[in-house]
Amino acid sequence: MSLLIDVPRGLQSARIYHDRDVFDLEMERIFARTWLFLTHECMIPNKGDFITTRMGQDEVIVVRQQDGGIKAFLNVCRHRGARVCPVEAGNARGFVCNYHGWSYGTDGALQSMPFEKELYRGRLDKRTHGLREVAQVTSYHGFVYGNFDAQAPSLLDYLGEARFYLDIWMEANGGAELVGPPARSMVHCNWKAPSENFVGDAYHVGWTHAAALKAGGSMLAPMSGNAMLPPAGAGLQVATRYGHGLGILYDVNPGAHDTPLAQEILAWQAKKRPAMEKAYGALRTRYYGSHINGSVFPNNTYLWGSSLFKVWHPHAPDRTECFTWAIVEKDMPQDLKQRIANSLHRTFGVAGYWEADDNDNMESESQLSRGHMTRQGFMNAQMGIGGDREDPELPGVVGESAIGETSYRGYFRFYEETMRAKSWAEMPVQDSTWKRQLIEAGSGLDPDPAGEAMVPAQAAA
Ligand code: UNU
Ligand code: FES
Ligand code: FE
Repeated sequence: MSLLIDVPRGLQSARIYHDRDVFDLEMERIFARTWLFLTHECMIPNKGDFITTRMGQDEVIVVRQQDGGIKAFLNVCRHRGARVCPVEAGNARGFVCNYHGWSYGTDGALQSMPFEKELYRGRLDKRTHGLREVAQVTSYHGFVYGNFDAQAPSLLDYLGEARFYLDIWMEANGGAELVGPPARSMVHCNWKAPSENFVGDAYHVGWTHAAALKAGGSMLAPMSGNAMLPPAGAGLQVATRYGHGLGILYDVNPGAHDTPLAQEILAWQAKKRPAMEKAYGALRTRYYGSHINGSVFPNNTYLWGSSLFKVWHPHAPDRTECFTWAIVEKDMPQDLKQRIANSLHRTFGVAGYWEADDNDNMESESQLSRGHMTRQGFMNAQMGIGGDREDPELPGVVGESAIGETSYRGYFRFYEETMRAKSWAEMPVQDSTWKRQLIEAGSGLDPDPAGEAMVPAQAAA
């Protein structure tokens, strides 16, 4: 793995986008043991409410329990392995498998099988044939994440320093929720292509989205066609432990929403600011009114400011299913939430005019990586190398300018770490060395502009 990701140089092998063995290792080392976004509590408020989704290549049912808690189970019957719940959401007293009719409670317990007495004669232990349960399910301010690995650090520890930033809209503004059910679409790309894009790519906005910026007339419009570089001090980038990262563009929330909705959102924010400023200070109140793009590693992406919240579910090395919700503030009036959701789906929904801009980039970088020559090459995430630092006020590693690849480097540093480690025990929660490693990236290296010449061509997992 260390041959696929060159952490100090900020290079990544093209193999990570297409090779099957890399993908299979990702399913084991990333998707079976990091925290994966499942749903928001507002989607399943009542006992028996459930949704179905994915964790890596596994399908899961997430269901509100009789005691108010939330559990998640593999959506797979313990008899012959057929899908237990075929719908995306609903309310149920239990789940009956479509194949032979084994039935399970919302707590996952196997309740009964057709002709149980006559055909099994008491010989099948029902207590050991419940739906297989996801080891950890935790809600963070209503955002529900699951983890297959009982040894993984808690969700709180996993989010770690990223919470300082996430809490701006998960907590300080009164909390956020999602408008669903999610739109679903299949993209012919590797799951990392979009997830790394959102973790820290403000570079493409003025170029890839040039037409969308102009057409929508949004607050980001001055970036259209790279007509201007956001000036010094217009934003910054942040990388935090476990691969999370974000970019901030100051004072341009509501980013992709066009007027008059943008005006309405601005008026809403103005009302909230005084109380926030008192409780959370000027800095985070400014971030509340800023555009923040980010990803929670590995595959949960958001654009706070453009109201976007997505998950990128891996199906295959070059096939990724995208779930899209609108993220809104809990205490907004219902009709404002709905108009924000409509605008979100027009911009970043399945056929949104911003979303369509991105798709060919995601697909081409993934598909081209299967080329015999291409796969021996390396991709570059060196922008801003040497300019990263720690900041007394800001958790994580900070990159100075609005546009850079600091959080790409943090994302792939952890990607390399988790792909290499055999267990969570090898990835200490308290580890300060990663910051130094990122900050010192590139120093003392021969500045070979081709980069890849210094990396073995026969890299293997
Ligand atoms: O598309 C994005 N990732 C993005 C959009 C990032 C920053 C601002 C707007
Ligand atoms: Fe970035 Fe080509 S300019 S991928
Ligand atoms: Fe984009």
